[in-house]
Amino acid sequence: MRIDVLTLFPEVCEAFFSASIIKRARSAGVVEISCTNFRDFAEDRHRSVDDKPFGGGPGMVMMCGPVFAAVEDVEARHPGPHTRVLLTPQGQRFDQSIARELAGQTHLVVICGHYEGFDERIRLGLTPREISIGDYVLSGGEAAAMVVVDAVVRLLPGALGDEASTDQESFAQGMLEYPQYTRPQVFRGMRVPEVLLSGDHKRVEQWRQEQALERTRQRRPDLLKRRAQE
Ligand code: 9D3
Repeated sequence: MRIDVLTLFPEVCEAFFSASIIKRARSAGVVEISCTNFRDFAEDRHRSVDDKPFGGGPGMVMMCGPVFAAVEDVEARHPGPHTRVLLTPQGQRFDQSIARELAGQTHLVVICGHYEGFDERIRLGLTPREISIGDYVLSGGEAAAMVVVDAVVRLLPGALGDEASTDQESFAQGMLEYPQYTRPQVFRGMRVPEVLLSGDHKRVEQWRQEQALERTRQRRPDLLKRRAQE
């Protein structure tokens, strides 16, 4: 898979994509990621990428010219099909099933705004899939791009090492995690549950399932309802 992130802050995005799992996936050739600055596609000597809204009002609006030019450039340089993703508070709420859908594509072209909205003709002309990561106000699409790319890349075959795929497994699917412990056995008077020290794998597995279920029931009953429907 190839991912192009188009943004006013390519260095911020690039730094995030150069760490941890994504860094390893890139080195392994699982995904090719490139971050491009809209400003490189500005059309005036001030390198403008945004302007005041027609009709007045606060804030600035991302201009069509640099956005269309950046999208058309990355798409022309790589064979399709291309999946255009516009990160916006007005988009469909991102979740694991959208991550799975995006992970099945060939080339994601991810468009981030900053502080501001997009000229409506970007939606009309580029017909991107519009995605939001949740109901809170961010300063721009960059943090959302990092969230989406992170969730997508870890689904690509070969992106994770050996510790992989365990959360795809039967019981844990769609539930919260069971409580985990490591050394020491006692910390400030708090003991590790006896069952985990018993060496009885059957009991350990049963305890973990009970704990995961109870924790999910208490904190995220919506997950159990959704799970029952699937
Ligand atoms: C004038 C400010 N706005 C009304 C609240 C609109 C607005 C436009 C752009 C608010 C925030 C932003 C910047 N946010 C994003 O680009 C963004 C976002 C978000 O803020 N929340 C959740 N998901 C996303 S994806 C992109």
